[in-house]
Amino acid sequence: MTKFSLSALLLVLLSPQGSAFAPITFSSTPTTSTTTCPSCRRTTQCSLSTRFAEAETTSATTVSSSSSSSSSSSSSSSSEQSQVLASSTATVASPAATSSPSTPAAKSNEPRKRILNEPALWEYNFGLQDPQLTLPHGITARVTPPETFTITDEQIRTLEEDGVVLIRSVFDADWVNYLRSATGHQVSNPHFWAFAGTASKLYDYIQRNIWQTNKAFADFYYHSAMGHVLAQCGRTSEIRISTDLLMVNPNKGFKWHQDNQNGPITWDEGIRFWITMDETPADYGAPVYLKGSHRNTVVDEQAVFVDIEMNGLEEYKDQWLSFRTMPGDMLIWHPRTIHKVDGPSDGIWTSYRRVLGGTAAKAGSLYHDKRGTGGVLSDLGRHGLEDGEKLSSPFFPMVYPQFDRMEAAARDDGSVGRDPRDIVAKIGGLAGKASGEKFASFFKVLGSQAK
Ligand SMILES: O=C(O)CCC(=O)C(=O)O
Repeated sequence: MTKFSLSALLLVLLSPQGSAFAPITFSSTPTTSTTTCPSCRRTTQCSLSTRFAEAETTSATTVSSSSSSSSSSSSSSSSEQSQVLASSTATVASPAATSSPSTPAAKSNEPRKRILNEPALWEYNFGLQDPQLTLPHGITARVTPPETFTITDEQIRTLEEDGVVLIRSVFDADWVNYLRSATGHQVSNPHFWAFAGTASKLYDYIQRNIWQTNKAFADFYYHSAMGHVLAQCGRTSEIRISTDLLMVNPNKGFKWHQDNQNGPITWDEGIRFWITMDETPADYGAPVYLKGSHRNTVVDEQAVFVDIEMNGLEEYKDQWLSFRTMPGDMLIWHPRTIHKVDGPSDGIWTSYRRVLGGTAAKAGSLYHDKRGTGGVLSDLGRHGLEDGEKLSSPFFPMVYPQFDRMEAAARDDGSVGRDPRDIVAKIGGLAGKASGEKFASFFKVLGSQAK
């Protein structure tokens, strides 16, 4: 590594776009204060034993109804769903017509307190973690087949035409509470793979390939209707997880970008998903998209940051699609769709914005060895796949039509994971090739406030 240190690369690889280039600072003393719970680091009072329950009560919005499994295993009527979709989506005419996110601190004299503080260095954990959660709806882990949730043709066409679709209430209150509990456990027991993105304060907590270390998220993929929804969206017969991220509270946001951390697949083999456990604030926290921009032909394949004023984006740059997302909703988009996420203007979250997101691979996806490019950063496992082989491996587990017991067992016995040696081996050569535009693009994307 010439110009870039290993820690800088760690930051890059752990962020959603590989863009989290910010200095890591350590304090030699614990970051907890007298008002901070020493075990879970929340700034409100709590005890270790109440951590899971607290995740529900500190959310900006609670889930209103506790529906049964039927809500996630059956479809609403087309007209109901399209009405919801129409009322939940706003096409914003132009940046000028859209006010910047308000500065939350300006609204009150009270100093705003972070809901989560950053973990101290010694709080990080290694290896597999299991919150031992009970799955909703009477599901038995690794036995019960996945649930289903039927979407409409109109929703699929919206994704194809606009490059993004919002699907409301895919996950009911039971699933949302399950995900919140899994997240609460993760945040209270931070994993080393979260270190770079969390210590840089990019997010209050962020961890790539969360399903590999935290069993509750693997179980969610294996048993929820997520795979079915993605299969319909991608008009495909198989869905695998290519890479994922648990993202709690984006403090800095990301400027306009397209996704290049999709794992070892091409854009067209992938489909992005974003599942929120909380209502996002009105002005920030949920992605904003340029409608139809997945069809653009001018943004370089390697670019992450996108200057929306560039020649060739005229027809997209004023067509903003923004969504007010609610717990249990799913956003699904084409990895090329240009989007941004704003954080709060003062970088402080006083409530939760807990999101499980990532990229799924469609049937027929091949393994693309991205060594030597920025894209390798979401594929650091030692799976042994060679360039051009079928993407079939416990490292990229099947979730639709059905999880694969052998793959799940490999995950559970620790065969799936990352090793520091993988990082060194796979990112070798990256610094040299990345010295120009590629990394400049990574760094430029960080920090968005509606620009
Ligand atoms: O929601 C976030 O924090 C980031 C979402 C995003 O830009 C992405 O997943 O590509």
